[in-house]
Amino acid sequence: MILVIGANGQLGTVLTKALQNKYGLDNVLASDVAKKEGFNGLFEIINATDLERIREVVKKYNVTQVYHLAAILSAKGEANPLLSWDINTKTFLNVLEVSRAENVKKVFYPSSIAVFGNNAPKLKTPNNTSLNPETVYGISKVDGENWAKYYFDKYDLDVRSLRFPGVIGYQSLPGGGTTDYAVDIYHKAVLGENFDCFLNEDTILPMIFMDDAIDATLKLMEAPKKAIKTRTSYNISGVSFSPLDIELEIRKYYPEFKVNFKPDFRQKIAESWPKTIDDSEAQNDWNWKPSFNVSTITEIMIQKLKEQYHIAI
Ligand code: AKB
Repeated sequence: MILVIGANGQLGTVLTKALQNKYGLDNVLASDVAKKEGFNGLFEIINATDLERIREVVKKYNVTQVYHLAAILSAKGEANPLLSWDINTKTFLNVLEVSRAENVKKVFYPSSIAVFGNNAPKLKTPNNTSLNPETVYGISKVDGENWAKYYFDKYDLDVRSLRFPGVIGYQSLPGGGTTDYAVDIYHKAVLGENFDCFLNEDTILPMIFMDDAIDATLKLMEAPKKAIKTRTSYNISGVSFSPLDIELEIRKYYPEFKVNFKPDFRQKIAESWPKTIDDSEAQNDWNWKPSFNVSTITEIMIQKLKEQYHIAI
């Protein structure tokens, strides 16, 4: 059985469906702190700060793989650093410890470009460079990466991890990240509204389309164990662009669309992150390659959101 913790989130919603499609409805168990209305499939309520609850579910369903997606993201985390630290680090350690003790075979852990700070090169940021993050979320992800490697080195627990850029998808909404604008902007455009952007127009950040993010996750998890040479976390690159780049793409469909740039505290976080990512280790070790660029992302986002909002094509 495959267990997804944090199945209600932006990535969890889509990844759970992808895993159900791939492995069958009866082989994927979704979990979160509450069940979403209309969810189709196996579900258990898990608060991942409770180690014994994780253990109970892992034993009950004979879980062999865990995808641990629960976390408080970069921007939201700054409002309550201690709580964010507690949730982000404790839940992952609980997962690692239960997995070790209960013989779980594989664990997936999403890290983030938030592990990088102002000391890292901003362009083509390499996998191995200084990690001095500016946010509590970033600090917790560096910590998580190191624990992942520790459990692999010490207990041979097969933990695999990706450093996600901002994820852009139409299926679910992000919550509390610095890259959230890149999803919200499409919703506003399709609804015929202007958009207030909390970043400056020229702030370039690494992003990835949801389909690429899911593809990368499944590829990494399916790769032979010996191919996984990075046991902290792999950089993966999708596409890099600024809010202005998306605005111009959206104007091809909505010439009247306008963005007002009103940078807030998230600007500083964004400026501490890379602009572009070097993902050659992922390319070499398990053949990672993204498929979507800013034009194809924009085309699909607009088309799918129009369908969701029942707006005539
Ligand atoms: C965030 O903005 O906090 C996340 C991330 C890049 O990890 N989307």
